[in-house]
Amino acid sequence: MTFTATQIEITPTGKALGAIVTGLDVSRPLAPEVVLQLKQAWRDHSLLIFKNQKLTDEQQIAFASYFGDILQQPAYVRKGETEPYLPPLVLTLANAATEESSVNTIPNHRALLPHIDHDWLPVPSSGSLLQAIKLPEDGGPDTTWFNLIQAYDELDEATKQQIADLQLRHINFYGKHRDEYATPNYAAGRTLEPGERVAIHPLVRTHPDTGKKILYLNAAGDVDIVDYDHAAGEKLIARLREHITQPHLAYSHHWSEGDLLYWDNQATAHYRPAFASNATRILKRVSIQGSRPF
Ligand SMILES: O=C(O)CCC(=O)C(=O)O
Ligand SMILES: [Fe+2]
Repeated sequence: MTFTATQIEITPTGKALGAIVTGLDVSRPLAPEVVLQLKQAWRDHSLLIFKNQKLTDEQQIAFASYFGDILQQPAYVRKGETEPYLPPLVLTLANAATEESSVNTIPNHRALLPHIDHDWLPVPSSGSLLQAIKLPEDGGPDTTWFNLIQAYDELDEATKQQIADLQLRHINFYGKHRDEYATPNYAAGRTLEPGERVAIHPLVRTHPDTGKKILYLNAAGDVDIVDYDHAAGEKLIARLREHITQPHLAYSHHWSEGDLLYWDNQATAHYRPAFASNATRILKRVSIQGSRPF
């Protein structure tokens, strides 16, 4: 069967972003009007929450492909190794061994500070789709998304003018720094360390679908403003990071197994606190190739 647009219910979370989608099994082929309705809802809410899904890797890729090409993350050399590692299209995020090769598992029970997936690539992802496969009994830690469109809107006019033309250097904190998950730093023009990746993007980017302005900033990795006084840049970025992580800009998701979340990496940052390393939590992620920020 295919689903019609009228069978689907899309209910906003009532928070700064996000909507819950029910009445849909995304493992099946979707009717054209349903795909269009989902795309519109994603543009409107920046985060869609699909309940009660159970997708194989192939089905997760097939559903994600309605929204664009699947992003292939570039190969990198992992800490303590010499061979470059090419991440799979479906990333397993787990803090425990899975049946699959643990080589393809990103071990993570440490905090993931508010970050934007792939902001360190010249052409970042447009979105990510994350499915909860196995969770601790209590659902485990919540994941929180921040609305970076609203964050931009709520800046005062002087700050909007001050940052209008600034370019930000984003340094990747994965790979080499896997274990460190350091507090967010100001890079102050530092040179890259081996294994690090970097991309320069406008600090204020424009949503490619809606034209809305976005404060395209994480509160996780090293960044700095290009051609800008280091002390002033550090102060400005610290202030903006406080701004984007305010509770009223957030939606916190309490996970259930079978949840599939599809968020906009162009317009949101997300955060997951540390949790007990002996609590089994396994999720799978696919990301969509985006376009050059402008
Ligand atoms: O573990 C989580 O809830 C979030 C992981 C994450 O940052 C991601 O999948 O992009
Ligand atoms: Fe992420």
